[in-house]
Amino acid sequence: MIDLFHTIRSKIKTGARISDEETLALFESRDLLAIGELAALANRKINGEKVYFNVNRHINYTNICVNRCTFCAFSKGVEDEGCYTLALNDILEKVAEANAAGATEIHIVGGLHPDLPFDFYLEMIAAIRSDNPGLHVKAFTAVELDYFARITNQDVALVISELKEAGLGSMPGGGAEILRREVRDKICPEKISGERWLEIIEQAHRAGLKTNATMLFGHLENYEDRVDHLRRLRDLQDRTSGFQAFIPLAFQPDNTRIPGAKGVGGVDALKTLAISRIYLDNFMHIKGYWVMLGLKIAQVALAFGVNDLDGTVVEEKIGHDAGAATPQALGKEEILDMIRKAGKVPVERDTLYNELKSY
Ligand code: V47
Ligand code: SF4
Repeated sequence: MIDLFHTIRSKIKTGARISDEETLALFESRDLLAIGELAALANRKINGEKVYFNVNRHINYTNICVNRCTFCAFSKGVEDEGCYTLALNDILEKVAEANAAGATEIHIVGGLHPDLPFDFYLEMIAAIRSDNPGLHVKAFTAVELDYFARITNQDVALVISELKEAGLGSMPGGGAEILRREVRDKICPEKISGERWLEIIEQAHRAGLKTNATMLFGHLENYEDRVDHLRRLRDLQDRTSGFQAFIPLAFQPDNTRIPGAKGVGGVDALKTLAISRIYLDNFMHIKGYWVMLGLKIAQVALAFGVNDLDGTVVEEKIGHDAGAATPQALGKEEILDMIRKAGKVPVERDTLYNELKSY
């Protein structure tokens, strides 16, 4: 083990890559602090002491979804109690509130609605942009893009170009879950394959859209599945450089249909964030999404290779429907406080990581 840490430390220092076998050995190691120290070293080389956040708002336009992934407590059927679809006016009202509160980004995702036409999505983006020309719209996962392509009988490349034309600025990283088929068959059998997710993201990158990448961890997957997931992302990033941040999403078990599901412990969360930082040497940013991690683990994660805390969020449904105990929103002051008390330098960024203000 001492040899393993020694080898990885030299690799980080010289810019060499760690192998899948070494990564698996890190996951199997119990030495959390040694892993964290390596991740902090890797992060410091890329980001120094800076920790990024943004002022944003999440909007989930509908929770009605034809997919019904077993880990998802957010989705509903059209007849289910609690299902909703926001009207364009409601969406624009939420965006106007966010704009007035100083947001620079609107993050929009939703379920795969059986009846909404593709025009609904194009109009939504175009209307948001025309009312608020300064706001960046980060919207739709590869899963939604594939669905739009299917309902319009169009190639996904055309869907991407129409959304770009309407004003789409970039894409979030959802829908990746665990890319390996054996796990997807169990947790999201109706969702697009991991290969299709990667293919659509590659097309988005080639069309000039930046995206993020996520990994939903702590359900039925094992360490090999996580390493396989990381490898495929690192390979794609080598080809496109289109990913901005990697976001490990800690699985929230309440109201889901994963048998025997438990929450993710603090050790596994920190280890997974740290190993991601070490392995994904071609990703600039590792995001600690406080909604799923909890505020305390998200703050401690800043010593384990994490350099981004996402944003103010304002209204979160996906994690909270599954039992996330975090607040709905964070104020800018709260985020600044979390970062400063971790001994780091807070930097407000826009979606594309232009630095707006250092504190
Ligand atoms: O794709 C669903 C996940 C994702 C659960 O790109 C769950 O900046 C935990 O992708 N427990 C959507 N996670 C959220 C997402 C995201 C969030 C913040 C920032 C960005 C970004 C992206 O949430 C889904 C799915 O992987 N999810 N159910 C659950 N029970
Ligand atoms: Fe639908 Fe997304 Fe939930 Fe799966 S994770 S059921 S695709 S909303």
